[in-house]
This record gives sequence, structure tokens and C-alpha cells, in this order.
Amino acid sequence: MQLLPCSVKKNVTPHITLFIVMVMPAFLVFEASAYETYSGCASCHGDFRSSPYISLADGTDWGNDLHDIHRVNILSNDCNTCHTLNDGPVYIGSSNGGSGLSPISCVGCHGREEDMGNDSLSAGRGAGLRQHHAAAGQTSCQSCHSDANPSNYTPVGEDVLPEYFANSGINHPRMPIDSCNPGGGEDFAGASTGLDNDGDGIYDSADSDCTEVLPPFKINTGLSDAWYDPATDGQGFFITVLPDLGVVALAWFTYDTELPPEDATSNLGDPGNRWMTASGPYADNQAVLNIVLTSGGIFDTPGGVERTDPPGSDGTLVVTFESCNSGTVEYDIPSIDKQGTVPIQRVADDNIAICEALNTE
Ligand code: HEC
Ligand code: HEC
Ligand code: HEC
Ligand code: HEC
Ligand SMILES: [Ca+2]
Ligand SMILES: [Ca+2]
Ligand SMILES: [Ca+2]
Repeated sequence: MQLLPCSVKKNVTPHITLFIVMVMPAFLVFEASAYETYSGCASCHGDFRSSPYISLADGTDWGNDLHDIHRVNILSNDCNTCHTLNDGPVYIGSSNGGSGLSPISCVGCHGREEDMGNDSLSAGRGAGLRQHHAAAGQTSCQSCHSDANPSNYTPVGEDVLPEYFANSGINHPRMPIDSCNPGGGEDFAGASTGLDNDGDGIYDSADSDCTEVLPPFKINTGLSDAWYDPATDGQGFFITVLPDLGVVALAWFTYDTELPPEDATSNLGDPGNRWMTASGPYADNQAVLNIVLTSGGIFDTPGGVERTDPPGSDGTLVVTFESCNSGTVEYDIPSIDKQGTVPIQRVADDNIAICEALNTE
């Protein structure tokens, strides 16, 4: 019996069709296919209104019936999302249409528009749902729907939104909006998973379609800040990104390579205090800077200052950023025969958000 409606529509030799038409014409003409309504699903999933529902997918007791979980918890009592006006059977792929929702019933959430046009029988929105059945060894869908067989068609990825997720209509505050289910919005009962939207057997963020491929990090003005290495607290870097010049300017506040003699004196600050500046061009996530040492100046007094000459002769710094709050400063200072790498992070987190916003532009 189950195969009758499908067989009539497709893939049967003429004399079998003739036989069926002669034997059961009234059924064929006037009854909806058991499979285009929920009754075809009920043979495995049970009555939509019997409570509690034991999930076939995660095996747990969902504590309520499928009807209430759907209509109350997910759809805020918008009956027309699934039902048709004349109160007849509930169709899988058509309905009267809920408030502001397309009249496509179950496949508004259990299907995707992008899969349409690849099924021998239906509009094709439910390809992912059908292949989820195939992945679990339920091959019965394939006897009617060609797109139920993974070797015939590959549904669009887990991250492609079902129509109702993309356009949630009016007054459906709990409608899921992300099929990758990062905040749990596709999960209403049982295990903390939502739906395996593309039917490859892998749910939500575990599906590789949901792994965002981040573009490589690029230097932006949001990196301008005070930076340091917690392991060498008490010294650090002021870094400024100048995008119009394409230059990174840096000041490194540090100490001499050895402690000064005990009797060394200075008028302002520790006699071991040292600072150097550096600047140079940047590209992508890296800047190459020439170190500048200054000498001969006196506190708040003009003149007398000398700087590294020629530029670069005191060494270089290569500043590389991995993210908005991590990077390295690689130094090479031949005059004191020092090379090394300092891992850096920000002294305060305040400007990380600005940097991240600029990075996604
Ligand atoms: C032959 C039995 C059978 C029939 C008929 C059947 N299902 Fe299923 N269905 C299953 C099984 C078994 C699972 C659980 C598969 C798994 O995840 O291991 C399942 C899973 C599901 C899921 C969960 C998908 C997910 O992403 O977790 C949905 C939704 C579903 N079915 C809807 C339907 C609808 C709608 C119909 C009718 C058009 C239907 N099923 C017909 C056996 C069936
Ligand atoms: C998520 C889809 C969905 C929503 C939303 C929904 N229903 Fe249903 N409803 C069903 C399904 C599926 C059946 C079972 C049909 C079957 O077994 O053939 C059903 C059955 C019924 C029945 C049994 C008689 C019949 O038509 O088969 C009534 C009455 C009913 N629903 C009322 C409501 C009311 C009232 C609302 C809104 C408060 C509502 N439903 C919302 C899917 C839905
Ligand atoms: C508004 C979105 C939406 C609509 C419309 C919708 N569903 Fe669902 N359905 C879901 C979500 C989300 C889940 C998974 C909930 C979870 O995992 O906690 C689900 C789960 C299910 C399951 C449970 C599968 C299992 O065993 O784990 C079945 C069966 C099901 N839906 C059938 C239907 C049918 C039949 C219709 C149409 C009459 C329908 N759904 C309409 C969103 C929807
Ligand atoms: C006996 C044949 C038959 C079998 C088996 C069958 N279906 Fe269908 N299905 C139909 C018919 C007929 C329609 C309505 C076609 C139309 O929309 O014109 C339909 C429509 C659908 C739709 C809505 C149309 C769309 O865009 O995808 C979904 C979803 C669906 N079926 C899922 C399933 C799943 C899941 C299985 C396996 C568990 C299954 N069907 C097995 C005959 C069948
Ligand atoms: Ca769940
Ligand atoms: Ca998947
Ligand atoms: Ca999902």
C-alpha cells in the first residue's frame, strides 16, 4: 500500500499503472498520498500528539509530544504554519502559511530552498531530511524521492539556512535563526543538538560546513595601544599604527642589559632605564621597523640630540600580530649582539573590540 501513490506518479511500467487504476481508482484520485502528509511519517515517529515523544535521533524522552514542542515551544501557537485552512490532513510541504511565513509547512524548518529542483518527485526542499534518514540506514525514502540517495545528489551545507530561519515572519520569538546552532537556538528538547540540516549525520557546529574559515589577520589601527610580556612586567611597548602612511611606530621602554653599578646615580628615574623607538612599513600582519637610539638630549631642553645614523644601523624589530591581542616582537640588535623574540599582549583589553570590528571590515 505504501508504495502506491509514489508508483503512480513515477517509475512504473504502464501495465502496472493500468492494473492499479482499474483496481483502486477512487483511492488514487481522491486521497492524498500517505507520504505527502504526516501519516506516512507516523509509522516510525508515532502520533504527533502522543506524549512523551522518544526521539528517534537522540534516543531520549523529550518530556512532551511533538505537537506541543513544535506549536507551543518553537512556533508560539501559530497553527497555520503547518495546518491548512480546511482543517484536513497536515502536509509536509504545504500549509496555509503562518504569520509572515511561506506556506511550506515542515520544510520551512526541515528543508532548504537551495536544494530545490533536484528531486524526481517533489519540489526538493527536504533533500537534507531525506539524506539524514539514509545516513541512519533508513533507505525507504529512496523508493520515491531520487534526492534521498546520497549518490544522486549532495544537499547544500549545514550552514545554509532553512527558509523560516532566514525569514522568521511575525511573532515567532523562538524561531531558530542559525542552523549551525551556536547558541542552542535550534535545540528545544533532548540532547543539546538541533537538526542535522544537510543529512550527513553530523550535527550543528561539529559539521565542517559550520567551521568559519577566518581570513588571515591584518594590521589595523585598533592595535594602537600599550603592549607587554607578563613574564617581563615593568617593561613594555607603545605601538601606534598609522594607516595613511602605512607605518607602524613603536617605543620600547626597557632596561640596560646589565644592572648599573650600585653607586651609579641619575637625577630622574633608575640609572638602568632605557628606551628606544622604531618605525617602518607594514603589510598584512607584519611590520619591519628600524630601531632608533637617541642620545645627547637633556630633560625638556631643545637641541643636542643625535639619532641612529644611518637608519637601521642599530638593528631592526619585526612585529607580527596573530590576533587583536597577541603578537611577537623579534629583535636583532647587532651592536650589543642580542637577538630574541618577545611575546606581547595588551596591558588593557579595552580596545580589542575596536580592533576586531576593523578586522572584519
Ligand atoms: C522508516 C521509518 C521512518 C519514517 C517513515 C520516517 N522517519 Fe524520520 N527518522 C527515522 C529515524 C530512525 C530517525 C533517526 C535517525 C538518526 O538520527 O539516527 C529519524 C529522524 C528524523 C528527524 C530528525 C532529523 C535530525 O536532524 O535530527 C526528523 C525531523 C524526521 N525524522 C522527520 C520525518 C518526517 C517528516 C517523516 C515523514 C515524511 C519521517 N521522518 C519518516 C525513521 C523514520
Ligand atoms: C509544527 C506543525 C504544527 C503546528 C504549528 C500545529 N500543528 Fe496541529 N498537527 C500537526 C500534525 C503533524 C498533526 C497530526 C496530523 C496527522 O496525524 O495526520 C496535527 C494534528 C492536529 C489536530 C488533530 C486533527 C487533525 O487536523 O489532524 C488538531 C485539532 C490540531 N493539530 C490543532 C492544532 C492547533 C490548534 C494548533 C495551533 C495552536 C496546531 N495544531 C499547530 C502539526 C502542527
Ligand atoms: C519552526 C520550525 C519547525 C517546523 C515548521 C517543523 N519543525 Fe520539526 N523540528 C524542529 C526542530 C528545531 C527540531 C529539533 C528539536 C531539538 O532537537 O531539540 C524538530 C524536530 C522534529 C522531529 C523529531 C525528530 C527526532 O526524533 O529527533 C520530528 C519527527 C519533526 N520535527 C517533524 C516535523 C514535522 C512532521 C513538521 C511539520 C508538520 C515539522 N517537524 C515542522 C523545527 C521545526
Ligand atoms: C510512497 C512514496 C514516498 C515515500 C516512500 C516518501 N515520500 Fe516524501 N513525498 C511523497 C509525495 C507524493 C510527496 C508530495 C510531493 C509533492 O510535493 O508534489 C512527498 C513530499 C515530501 C516532502 C515535502 C516536499 C519537499 O520539498 O521535500 C518531504 C520533506 C518528504 N516527502 C520527506 C520524505 C521522507 C523523509 C521520506 C522517508 C522517510 C519520504 N518522504 C518518503 C512520497 C513519498
Ligand atoms: Ca535537541
Ligand atoms: Ca550535517
Ligand atoms: Ca543544525
